[in-house]
Amino acid sequence: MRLAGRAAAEILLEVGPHVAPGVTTDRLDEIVHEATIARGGYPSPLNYRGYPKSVCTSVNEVICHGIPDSRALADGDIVNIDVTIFLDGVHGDTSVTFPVGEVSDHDRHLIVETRVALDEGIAAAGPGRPVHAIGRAIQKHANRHGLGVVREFIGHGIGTEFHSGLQIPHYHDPRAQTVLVPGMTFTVEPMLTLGDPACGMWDDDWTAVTLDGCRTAQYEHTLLVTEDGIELLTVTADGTAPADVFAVAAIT
Ligand code: EYF
Ligand code: CO
Repeated sequence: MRLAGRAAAEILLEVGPHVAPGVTTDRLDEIVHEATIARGGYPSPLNYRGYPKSVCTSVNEVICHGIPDSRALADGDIVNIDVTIFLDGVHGDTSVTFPVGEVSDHDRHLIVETRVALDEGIAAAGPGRPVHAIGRAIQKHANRHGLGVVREFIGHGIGTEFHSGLQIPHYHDPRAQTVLVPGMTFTVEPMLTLGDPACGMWDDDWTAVTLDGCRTAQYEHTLLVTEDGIELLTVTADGTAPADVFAVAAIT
């Protein structure tokens, strides 16, 4: 799981510098596909429940599962790139939201605070902690910063399966009573919105969007519960997270 997580982080680091106005999401898909194969892995999304591409690229009002296509990114867009690799029998899953060129202060606020919300959720996790503490921390941060939390898509157990049984809501759901124990591996991947977090679906039955068209951002890590805390698996060999490398400066 450490090696799969590291590979996912490295692939995200490889594709990130290609995000720019004029670049198509199909090109980003090609880069992720090649980087995954070059590491001896398989892109987990490809053909997963019929999904047609190797990565999810979710632009602006697309919440998640955006399918790469021939549309070029434009100055002022925001795009989440969600990479999952299947390597030596296990999956590593991570994502970052990138500004494309110059983005508005509102979008920058959304991206910065979604990253912090992920960190707050992770800080609430640990051995002996209930799953609902994660969503409660994320929801609290979002509320404080005037952002919505998408409820339809949640974090998940991950290992030999891309999605195993464990469910990690990103909002406070007191029914999420599972207590975390060492050895568990799961993702936290909050999707926050500038407006109403209510969700709709494009006719392709894949692309999840905000119903009101407001913009949305997401960050994701794969995590391991250890005896004394949480280990981030989707980091490089020296512990660097892609979100740190592509950090978006807060508004001053
Ligand atoms: C309506 C899929 C999409 N599901 C989850 C299939 O966990 C993920 N990213 O962090 C994740 C990525 C993908 C994914 C890529 C394709 N799918 C299944 C069911 C419904 C759906 O969208
Ligand atoms: Co995931």
